Amino acid sequence: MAEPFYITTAIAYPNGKPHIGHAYEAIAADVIARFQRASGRDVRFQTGTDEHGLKMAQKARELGISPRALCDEMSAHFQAMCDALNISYDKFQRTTDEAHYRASQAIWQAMADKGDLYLDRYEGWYSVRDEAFYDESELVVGEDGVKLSPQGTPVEWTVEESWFFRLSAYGDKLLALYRDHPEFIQPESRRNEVIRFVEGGLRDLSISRTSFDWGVPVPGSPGHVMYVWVDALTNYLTGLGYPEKTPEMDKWWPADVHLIGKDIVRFHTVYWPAFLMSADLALPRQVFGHGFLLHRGEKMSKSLGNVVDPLELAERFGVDSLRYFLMREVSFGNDGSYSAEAIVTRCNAELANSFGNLAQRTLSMIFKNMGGVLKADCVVAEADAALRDAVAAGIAEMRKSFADYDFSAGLDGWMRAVFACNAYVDEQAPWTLRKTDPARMEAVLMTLLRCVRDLALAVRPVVPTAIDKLLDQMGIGADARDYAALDNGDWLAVLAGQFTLAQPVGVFPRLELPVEE
Ligand code: ME8
Repeated sequence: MAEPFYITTAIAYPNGKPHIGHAYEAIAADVIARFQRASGRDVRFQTGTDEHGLKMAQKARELGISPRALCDEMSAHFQAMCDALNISYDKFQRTTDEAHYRASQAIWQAMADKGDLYLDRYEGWYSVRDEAFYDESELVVGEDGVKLSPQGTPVEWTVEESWFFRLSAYGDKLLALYRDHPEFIQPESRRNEVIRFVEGGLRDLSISRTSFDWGVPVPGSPGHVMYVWVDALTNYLTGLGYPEKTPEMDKWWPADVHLIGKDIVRFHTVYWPAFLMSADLALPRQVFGHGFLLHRGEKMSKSLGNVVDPLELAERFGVDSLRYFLMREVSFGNDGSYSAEAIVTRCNAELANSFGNLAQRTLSMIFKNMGGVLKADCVVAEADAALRDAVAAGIAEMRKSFADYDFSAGLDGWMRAVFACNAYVDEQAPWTLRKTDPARMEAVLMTLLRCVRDLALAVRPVVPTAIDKLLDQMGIGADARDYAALDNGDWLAVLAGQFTLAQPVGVFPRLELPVEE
């Protein structure tokens, strides 16, 4: 039986429409999910929206609508974004679902039963934008002398009765977790930050609020709603049916990876494992904190007017182009920059001119010069074997890098294999062999066909729609598109007897920049 693989994204605050950072995370998680499926894992992929908390309540008040109405409207935009970007999620979890209230109250109760919760008074700094409490020592002073969170957001002094979680009791256990499972926090730079933070000593965490009511009610404590992060993190369990002992809980928990952005690593690698330890639940195997996407090197902000609607980009350049660009251009884990010019340049050079052109030339030559009939028994020359080795090596490198979430390096290996094919076409010049040595021309074209197929299968998790169109034209069935098929040497022999290529249609169009840019 295939080994399960459970992947989640962060659940976004739907206090506005999704931005490109949300699209980036969803696309990266989708590429991982598709890559793992192609590699033979049984994948479950969850995403969703984080709908409670002061930030949502304040936004709704500002708009003069109920928090529920704001959530319904905006959450639908997030789900629509996932659908438009071809995100293959299995479950879209909203935290305002009834089932999520039950899950959050159950984990709360489990922590209370452990003796880890107590009632006290909270006095301290809170950032609504980050939905986070900060210690005085963590604050920075902004331009006009105002105190800001380390993320640069405004903080306010808060005093209220609150339930506390004994986080201070978990410091040593957390440090042991990071030590015994170095893979738990990735990339390495984030791991070091978290270790330093925990070594500095943990304070107990305020986990309920009394000054507003837009949240999950604390069981048995009227007037208290849960701190939004307690319920938000629990979404990863809700989607599996927790607190019921469901077959889904059994099969998928603990998660293989929580994919999140670098700004929320602390919540996922300090608070979340401590909550889970307290509730006697297994810990996720890995938390990966990706970098931020910047627009032309600048942080996105409404005041700079550079918040880009990912769906506009997808409409303008195509979903596959956007997906390829983001995975190729940004070294995963680091921050990266994007612009319309960069998308056009990258996709035209690599998808349209290099791989697209290789595929189109290969299929057209087979169509024109061999009547579209495939041959399985050509004599293989040294150059053909060498090319196939180069392609296999590039794909192996890509798969290894993808397994480590190093997408840009993986696609670099893939591109090198594409370049090797293009160099081979130029060297072998099959168009001149047509008259001089037709058997040799056929061998060259069949070598190229094999390489195009392998390269297409390899990159399919990144650009699934275009690759499926290409594979359709090549007669490769839907059940022969996983990585297991890469090792199947018989496919050409089977197709040679029963499939004829038609005139091919390009699947990676050249992109144009609109004139005003
Ligand atoms: O943090 N580039 O929600 P959120 C890349 N609700 N990623 C970015 C980004 C950018 N410019 N801006 C944001 C929350 N992100 C919580 C999560 S999980 C239990 C609760 C990422 O809408 C961000 O790092 O602010 C996070 O992983 C995700 O988008 C949602 O951010």
